[in-house]
Amino acid sequence: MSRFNALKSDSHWQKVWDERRTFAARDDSPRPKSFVLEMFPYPSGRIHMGHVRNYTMGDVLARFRRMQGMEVLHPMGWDAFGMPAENAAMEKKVHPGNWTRQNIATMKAQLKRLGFALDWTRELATCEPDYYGHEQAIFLDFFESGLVYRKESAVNWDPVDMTVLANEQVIDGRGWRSGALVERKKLSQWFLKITQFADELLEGVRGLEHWPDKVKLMQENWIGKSEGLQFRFKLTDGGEIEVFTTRPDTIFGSSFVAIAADHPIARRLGEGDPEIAAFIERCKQGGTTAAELETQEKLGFDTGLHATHPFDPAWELPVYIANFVLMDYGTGAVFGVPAHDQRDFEFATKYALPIRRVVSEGDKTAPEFHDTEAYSGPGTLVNSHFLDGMDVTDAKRAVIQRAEQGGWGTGTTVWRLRDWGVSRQRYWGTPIPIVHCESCGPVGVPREQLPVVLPEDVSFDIPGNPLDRHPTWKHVNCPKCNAPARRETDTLDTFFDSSWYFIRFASQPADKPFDKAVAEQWLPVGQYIGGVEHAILHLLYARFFTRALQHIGKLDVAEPFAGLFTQGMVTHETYSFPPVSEGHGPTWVSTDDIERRPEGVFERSTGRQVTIGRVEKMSKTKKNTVDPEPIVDQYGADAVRWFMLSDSPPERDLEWSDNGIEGAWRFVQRLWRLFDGLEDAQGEDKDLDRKLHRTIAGVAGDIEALTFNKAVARLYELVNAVEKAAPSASRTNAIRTIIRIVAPMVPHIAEEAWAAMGQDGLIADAAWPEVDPALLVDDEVTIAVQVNGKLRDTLVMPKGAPKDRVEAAALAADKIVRALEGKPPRKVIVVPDRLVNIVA
Ligand code: ANZ
Ligand code: ZN
Repeated sequence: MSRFNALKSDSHWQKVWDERRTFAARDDSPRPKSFVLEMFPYPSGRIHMGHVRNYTMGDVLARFRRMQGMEVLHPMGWDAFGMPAENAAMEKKVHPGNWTRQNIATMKAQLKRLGFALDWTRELATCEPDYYGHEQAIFLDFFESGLVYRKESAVNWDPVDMTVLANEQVIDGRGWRSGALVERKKLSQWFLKITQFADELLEGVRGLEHWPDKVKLMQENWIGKSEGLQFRFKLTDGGEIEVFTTRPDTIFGSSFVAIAADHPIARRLGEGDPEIAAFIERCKQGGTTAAELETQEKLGFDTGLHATHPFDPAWELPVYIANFVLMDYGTGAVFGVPAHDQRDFEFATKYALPIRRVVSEGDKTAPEFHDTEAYSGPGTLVNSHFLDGMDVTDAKRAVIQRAEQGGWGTGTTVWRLRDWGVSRQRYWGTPIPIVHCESCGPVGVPREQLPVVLPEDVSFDIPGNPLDRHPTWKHVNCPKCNAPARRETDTLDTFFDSSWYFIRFASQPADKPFDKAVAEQWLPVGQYIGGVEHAILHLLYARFFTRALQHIGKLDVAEPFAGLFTQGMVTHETYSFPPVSEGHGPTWVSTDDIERRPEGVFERSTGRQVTIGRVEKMSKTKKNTVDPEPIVDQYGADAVRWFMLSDSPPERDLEWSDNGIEGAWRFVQRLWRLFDGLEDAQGEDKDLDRKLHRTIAGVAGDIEALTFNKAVARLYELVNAVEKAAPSASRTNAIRTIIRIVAPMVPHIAEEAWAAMGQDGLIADAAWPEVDPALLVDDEVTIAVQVNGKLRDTLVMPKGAPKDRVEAAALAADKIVRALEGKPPRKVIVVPDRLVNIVA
């Protein structure tokens, strides 16, 4: 008997698929179309196990759909712009382009070794002009349609390096290279009007039936529609402050008014008062991320101004400038209710402002508030005059009604969603195709001059944007008036690149971003698979892009991804030495340097014993990664793929283990023994026929539902049964059919067996086995066995079994023998196919 030589088989079939372009999708195919897509990788260097898991899942579905007779588009490309390439350029003195292209070559070769059914003819990399040039054309389309505009906006500014920092370059409020305290600085930047689509994006996501609920909820929360009240406080000095609230019901619990540091009133006060000016400056410190704003210490400055309570002219509230109020949300001013808002609570505690309860919590109704955090839940209004006794919803309505009647406020809808700032002051990104002219303003680069190509001769020796200090690149003439002008040196957020790559996969003409009719044949993507880390921004931007393209008439698709699946992570044990001293973390030991001995686990290079830590997501910091490549070398692609599918439900984490991969390898060898031992035999084995057809149907359903681990379990069972069965025509047929059932998961061994069987063509082009519905019908029944009316056991019997056989089986069952304690039964009643009742 021969052993399955995975390495030889892998490379042979991979070469065949490549040469025959087996997986190239045909736009003009008469078959029904199916678009299966996994999130394209960032070319960071090497493929990791997370990629392997993600792409294996998509691959099984893609291969299965082919077998079902569909024309499948299953493409791959590279999300190739971004910061890491620039960091590599600064650290290793390699050009970002060389670094990126080298990584792509490495990772592509690695992906090929896993035998994925990918259409490499449509490969794209976002860093190449033949991709980003078309992206620039789309930017101009949006620009001309008014979906793009310029606005001053805050960036992280490193005052020592004199450069803008990306959020991830701000660490604990300081620049990553200079260590200087980061400031918020205003720069004129490009924005996309995603807020114009807020309603559509919200309605749209609710209608996506094949998306996980948790992702839909994350999208909804990010869009964040809230109903509220906008109203004016009168100031005692004659002025006014307009505030926005989603909790008008809490108006009688307010104890201060707070405005943003860049609110016009704050700015005006700052002009005449150096102390206020200094405070405003101080508020500008710290990063711009939402998380930082949330956790920052709450700071306030009492302006000395007073606001009058709308329901009580004698009630005055102090007006503060506060760092937790944002200028670009609502009106940039709020009234603070410490008992029912956590930020207000922290603020009031710090500045000794009153805290009054106005919404009851359980039986707590007194105005005194002694809890350690604010209560924002439901309840009945208390200590609130005309609102007392109402629930929160009714009270909101009542206050909005009074405000509207009194003419001092209006009910409004606000969105948490902000317009999308796409400007990045970086080199390795798509150049924004705009020229700034003194007299004409921003002018789009004429289309015949696209792509605006990144200059190659740039240096990364000093901080800042290399495009900005390039000696010639930005000096151009105005496309309109021909006067000397300046090229835009900002590049696009890389999320812009990934917002339309799936459309370019579907159609890639040379002269335009995509062909509308061709793209519409493939879109929407039937199944999109990726990490939950992209559940908000990437998906939202891609959804917005699709709607924006629809809005300007370029593509008639509303939602880009009909089905979405977010897979779990690949995890592994961690190994470490205990911390050297207090205050230090443990020293992590690399998985590659681990040796298991009966007496424990040791670091191979030093022989020191290590501590086995928790199972965690594979990461470079914890050094618990396992490089897929040597694993593929050792076990072959099929075993790796099988393991990736087998152990856990796909949405859960999968723990990588040596035992697991070895088990997968043994199963592949078992399959080979079956395939290799194929013989002509006679006779029928009805049970095996039934088991086979149930498995065909079951596995099809599992792949459809992406519950691959269940499919694997079914196949284990079937293979066990076949191994045990005596030779028969049924058994031979089962083995031949198994080749096709496992083909989407372990395609190399399946091709090998298919060829050995003398079949024409590739199994990649074969049809999924047909199910005989007659063999799916259950003809076993479960019969309950009672002793004196009490359920004691169940029997599985063939349907319609004669009464005496059922009775004999019942009386022979262990549990029944025990229940009867050796005494003969007085009477046995058998209800066919259902019940045996024994009277003792
Ligand atoms: C009074 C109040 C009482 C509030 C209460 C909340 C709880 P969402 O739901 O996220 O839309 N707010 C309004 N504008 C703000 C700004 N520019 N910067 C910081 N905070 C702002 O949040 C709306 C609530 O956030 C508003 O409702 C307001 O505080 C605050 F028990 O008003 B509320
Ligand atoms: Zn001009």
